[in-house]
Amino acid sequence: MTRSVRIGAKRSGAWLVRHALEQLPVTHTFGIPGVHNTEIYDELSRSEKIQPVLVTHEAGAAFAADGISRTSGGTIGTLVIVPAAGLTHAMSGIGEAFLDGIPMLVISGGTRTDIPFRYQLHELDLHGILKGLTKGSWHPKTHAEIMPAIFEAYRTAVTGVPGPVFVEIPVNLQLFQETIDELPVFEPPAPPEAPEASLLDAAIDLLEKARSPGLFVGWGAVDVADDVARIAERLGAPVATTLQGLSAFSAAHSLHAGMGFSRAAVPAAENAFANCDCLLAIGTRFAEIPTGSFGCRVPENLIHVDIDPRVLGVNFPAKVAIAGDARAVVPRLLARLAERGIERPERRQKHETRISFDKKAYREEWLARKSDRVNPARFFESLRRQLGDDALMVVDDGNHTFLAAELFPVTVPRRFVSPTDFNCMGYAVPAAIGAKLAKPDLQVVAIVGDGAFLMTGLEIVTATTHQAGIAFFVFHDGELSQISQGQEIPYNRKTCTVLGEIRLEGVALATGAAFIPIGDDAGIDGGIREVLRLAGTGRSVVVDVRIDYGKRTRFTEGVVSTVLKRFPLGDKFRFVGRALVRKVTG
Ligand SMILES: Cc1ncc(C[n+]2csc(CCOP(=O)(O)OP(=O)(O)O)c2C)c(N)n1
Ligand SMILES: [Mg+2]
Repeated sequence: MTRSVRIGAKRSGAWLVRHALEQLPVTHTFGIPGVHNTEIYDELSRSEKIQPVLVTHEAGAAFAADGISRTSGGTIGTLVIVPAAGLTHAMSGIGEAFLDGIPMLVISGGTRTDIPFRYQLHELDLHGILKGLTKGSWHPKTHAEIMPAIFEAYRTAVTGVPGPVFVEIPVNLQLFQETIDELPVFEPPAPPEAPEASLLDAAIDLLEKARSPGLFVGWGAVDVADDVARIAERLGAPVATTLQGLSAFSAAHSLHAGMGFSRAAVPAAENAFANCDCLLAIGTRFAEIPTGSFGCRVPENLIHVDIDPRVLGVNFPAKVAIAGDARAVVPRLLARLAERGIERPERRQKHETRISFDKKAYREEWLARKSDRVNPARFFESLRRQLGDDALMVVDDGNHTFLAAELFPVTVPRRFVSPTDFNCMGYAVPAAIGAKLAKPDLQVVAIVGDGAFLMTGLEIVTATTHQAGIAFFVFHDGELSQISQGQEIPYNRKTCTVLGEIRLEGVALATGAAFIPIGDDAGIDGGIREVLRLAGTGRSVVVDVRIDYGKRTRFTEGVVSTVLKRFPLGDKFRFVGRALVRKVTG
């Protein structure tokens, strides 16, 4: 039974939208007004709970909303946009939220339903367009349907695999009043269900018998990081994370191995999992990135825990498949391990020694690289030292993403976010802004490739307007490097991956941000200190980092070789032959 309160008064549809949003965990809306939503904007301007934020582009609105959902752990990122043009711009961010399992509430105005005319401005089948990108869409046709539609959309967004939802509010409903008898009261979704006890026992049986168990954790485990750590400690098992789930296990923990465990992982992870005979995977779909393009060896004894039953055992067969929310499953697994008194201190010690040795060697390998540009390892070391533990790092998509994953230790859950499975460039600048607006006391840094910065860098003006002090470290290498590096070997030429020359100082000037260049290793410590000081005063800073991309990440090396290995023999020869010929002929 839905609860409601009697009002028996006239209300506009826009008032109902605002009243619904005010009952939900919504703090900000992002978007751009147009004739189809100005009435909602006018209502929001009077809200004491919700701040409407103007962005420069609706993709930025969606990325900012995504940044809030990922980092707040409860607040839902929300958009208020116009139909058609606003919606298609926003689709990049909606798609990212959809493939990464991030809740998002997308509200757009809709064309009028009370006039007989077709070919209205922005008239398009919005629901058809969004079908493959959202968990559901609603199109209320009466005033009474508005609030229930928004509540149901919200519950859908946060239940099961989280994701974006869409509600179209016809502009005539927004503008005009109707008598409303009952106002529905929001009721939160039910808590996740407990998993079947027999499956938990089967999982523990496998883990107890294993000689070399390992843990693989994704974003789905981000809210149970402590319990995951206790499980790893009891089992004496190394832990690898996905890219999206990098913050689901502290890199400061002695059993933390790295991102993934294939040949595209850092040596500490590759070695720690070399003899893995039982894998406990929590909150991951074994998607392409963390598996190094499916190049990891997964043991027969796979225990796969995920909130989405459709993903269990799909890429790698699971011996025990547990469909359930990690928040319900992981504490119960830990309790059973404790009940059975399972502890393997010797195994733990062995792994810890090797992991620590491998991590040190990898770090030294990076530090040994000399150039007149900024060494990525030195940069991330200095940044880690100067940031608070609780600082948030937002990354974009590119070579810089994998450098961060390999060289920047993340220690607090939800303090590293990345556009992962939709893998959309342009994410970091707006996502960092969304996160910072929702949590003004949070120290926020973004690591952005120069190519990605060109896509959404002007959104910094929104940070300036709201005095959000964010450090935007632009890794300036002049190329779309993640792709140009991949072109180098097989093609020996970089078609369409060399960027035009950009003066980042101009972007800083245009958006009201401060500007600091870091040109070489000598400039790292002092440069970062000044950047963080300025950002602490509420001023955003564009940092021109003259980065050295001369050394490839383990990720890139590993993925290139895995993908090539999978080629049919004839094509493999063709590719290698072409590369050799081009090396000689240029
Ligand atoms: C919207 C979008 N377009 C294209 C790509 C393909 N892509 C993936 S990484 C990358 C290079 C990114 O270049 P940059 O932002 O300069 O980062 P870098 O790799 O140089 O660190 C490209 C083009 C993408 N992921 N997203
Ligand atoms: Mg680049």
